Amino acid sequence: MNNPISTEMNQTLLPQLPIMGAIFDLDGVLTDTSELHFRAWKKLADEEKVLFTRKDNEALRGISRRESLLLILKDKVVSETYLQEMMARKNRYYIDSISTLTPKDLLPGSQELLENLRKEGIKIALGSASKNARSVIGSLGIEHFFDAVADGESVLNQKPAPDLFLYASKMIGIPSSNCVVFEDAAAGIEAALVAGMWAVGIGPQMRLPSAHMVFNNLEGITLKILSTLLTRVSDLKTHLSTENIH
Ligand code: B16
Ligand code: MG
Repeated sequence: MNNPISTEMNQTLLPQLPIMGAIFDLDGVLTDTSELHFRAWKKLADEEKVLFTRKDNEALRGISRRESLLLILKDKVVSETYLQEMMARKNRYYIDSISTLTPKDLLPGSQELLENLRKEGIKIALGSASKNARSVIGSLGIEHFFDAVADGESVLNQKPAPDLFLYASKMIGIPSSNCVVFEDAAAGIEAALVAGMWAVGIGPQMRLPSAHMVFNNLEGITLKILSTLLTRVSDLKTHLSTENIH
């Protein structure tokens, strides 16, 4: 028998059905700008004579620009002014590269899922840590799908804090417990769970062990499929917590 107090806490945080709102992360879910972020950071790191590899880049997934730079610099100490200059320089390199994005750079299934959710009357928000998110969705030709955009400018505390997703759910007027988040980063899954939302991982299961469910990409996902699968997760969780109480 487990501690009923922790069971009660989990119950409170269990999201609800039906799904009424969908919040999409951008990089790694709708498009793959992580390669472009990597090239821009790599150029900066080379200029600064700091070692930075593709493996190091994995840790920057979903993390804000500032946090990313601090991770890249490791224990190298620099002034706030120089930090700001480096962030601006990296962003110039990144902006140059996103100017080439077109609708062809959407990841598989993105357009179809956005269309399906719209047709089903689901409110849709973007929930991206990127301050460039609006330009990216503009270049991808998908801005008309979104009822709200929550980006790197919207809140102070970035993922894994729940603030960005809570802000997005407020903007679309849907209770957080009826929202589903699509995320490729562990930090984003944590943020969705703390916000009390359904957390759907996009990418390898190993990277996203705490998500409610994980898909390789958005291909083939519809509201109907999602609702069926999340109902099973919900039933299973309710069953397990009831067993713990008795
Ligand atoms: P920016 P997401 C994140 O996008 C990226 O995954 C992350 O690598 C980047 O540092 C962050 O945006 C901030 O981007 O420098 O453009 O403001 O996954 O939250 O859509
Ligand atoms: Mg992402």
